[in-house]
Amino acid sequence: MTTAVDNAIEELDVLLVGAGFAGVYQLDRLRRLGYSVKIYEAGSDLGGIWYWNCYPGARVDTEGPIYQFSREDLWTDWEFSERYPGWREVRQYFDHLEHKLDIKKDVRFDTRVEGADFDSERNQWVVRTTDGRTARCTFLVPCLGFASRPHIPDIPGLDSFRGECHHTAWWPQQGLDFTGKRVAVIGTGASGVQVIQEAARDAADLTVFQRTPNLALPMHQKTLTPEDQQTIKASLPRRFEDRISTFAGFDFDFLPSNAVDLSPEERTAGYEQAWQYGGFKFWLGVYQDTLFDPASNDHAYAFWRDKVRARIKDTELADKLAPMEAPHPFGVKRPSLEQNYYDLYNQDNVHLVDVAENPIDAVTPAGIRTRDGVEHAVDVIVLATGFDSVSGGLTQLNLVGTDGTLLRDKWADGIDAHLGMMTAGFPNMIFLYGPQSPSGFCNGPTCAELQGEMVIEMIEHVTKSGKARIEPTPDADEAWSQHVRELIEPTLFPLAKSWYMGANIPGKAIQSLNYPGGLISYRTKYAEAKDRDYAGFIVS
Ligand code: N01
Repeated sequence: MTTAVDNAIEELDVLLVGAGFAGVYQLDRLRRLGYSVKIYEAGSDLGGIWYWNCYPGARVDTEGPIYQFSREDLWTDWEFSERYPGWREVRQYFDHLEHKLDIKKDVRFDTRVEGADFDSERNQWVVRTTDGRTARCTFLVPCLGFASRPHIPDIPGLDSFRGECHHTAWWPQQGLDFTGKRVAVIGTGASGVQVIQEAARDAADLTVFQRTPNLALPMHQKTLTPEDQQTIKASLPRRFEDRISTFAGFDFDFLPSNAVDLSPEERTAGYEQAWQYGGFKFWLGVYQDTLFDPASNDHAYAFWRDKVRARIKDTELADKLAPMEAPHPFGVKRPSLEQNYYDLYNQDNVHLVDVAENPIDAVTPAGIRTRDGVEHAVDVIVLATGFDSVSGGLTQLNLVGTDGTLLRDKWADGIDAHLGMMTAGFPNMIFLYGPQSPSGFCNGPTCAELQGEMVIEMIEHVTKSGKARIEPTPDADEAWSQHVRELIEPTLFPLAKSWYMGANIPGKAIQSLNYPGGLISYRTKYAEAKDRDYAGFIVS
């Protein structure tokens, strides 16, 4: 149904940007509903974040069984081999989706969207790509994920380095072997922890540049046996159902009790149980006051700290990696899942530089020079320095609204986005997994389905009512931001400089970039707006 206009302009009902979980879900659903729809994808294959982040060790931090779509015809003949699948296997899952859904025929790969303007006469977005393509679409649906704009810190001399230097999210597709090399890793977030575990094993020498310790949790990785697979298959319908009724789209939730109300023995027993289960249970499956009450949070931190310190032989190193005083409240920066992260610092080939105390002054042709004058000579620098998260993917596109304002200028002092899906002045641009939606607080495939259905309902609402455009009012945008502020204020999240709050990017406005009320509340808010004929939106 796609029509070529003027031999060069592709005219579509819906243009999706990005071929990860959200884009694939939208394409399949919208195509079945009869829309002309395509995905433009900057990478050369499906996978979204799993295409770009192919660094050694990249791995899912959600249990595999619920890191997939819940449609029975898609899960019956699919299984991940490990409890927490690695990036290669997630790519195989996308091959499985391709096999089942025939997605690629409607994807333009190696096609990067550089900007779009709204044509108010024809109620269409006019979308430009870096290779000179133009498309016109009624709806523009960015499916960019929350981590599509890597953050490269402004370190003097970075370009002068003579070895190999890569950000984890722009990792060479052909791979990079650390064996026998001197490797530096800057950053100890989830990407850093994962790449450090690989480099510690393979590199001749590894130097980790840590600014803030990662309060990482045990993954308890496991290769799944045929018996495990059988049990998983039998439990899948229930687990998919459970995702809908939890805070973060997982199949577990906070305990209904408060840590501060329990005896030390009871409290510790609860922590121990979550710790032994592994993964995010110790974060999103412990006491409900953990992320609100400083006293409760102190208990969680003390438990974590004592577990971790017991694994580190050198006390000075333990003070850096798991300090006696919490560097920030536990769990308000996203914890990573680790396998041998703290043990590897006991190896002779691994060194830690605390850049909070001894900052990086410059990158030199031969390595990294710190404030104390030491030059750390290395062959490879890994920038595990994170992302301009949640909003950065959208603001890096040159999206121009109806009054000629660029989206990035509109949001320069802070984001307002009604229901975390649209913003005033940008009609028919509905974003998934974006700012002020559950996004970074929600399991990706869960959100691709649940929020994905909301997007589809909105498109259907406009189309079936014979209208041409939908956009929120500025008041609705502001009211949603106010709601998000009221939800985040009583929590401990504002106390850390995290990407959740936009605080990892110099100059970025500090605010909760994600919807902090949980998936249940988010879905209720959407349903309320929908029931009131899409309250807060103008459909014209
Ligand atoms: O990024 P991050 P990430 N000098 O922002 C440091 C998801 N993810 O790519 O903490 C020195 O967490 C920075 O230090 P500080 C996951 O949701 C998932 O690791 O700001 N250091 C920090 O240590 C995750 O939360 C998986 O003080 C500098 C690090 O770089 C999100 O993506 C795997 C610096 C950045 O950590 C982001 O994770 C990977 C500087 N100038 C990622 N600038 C899964 O497991 C920054 N840092 C699915």
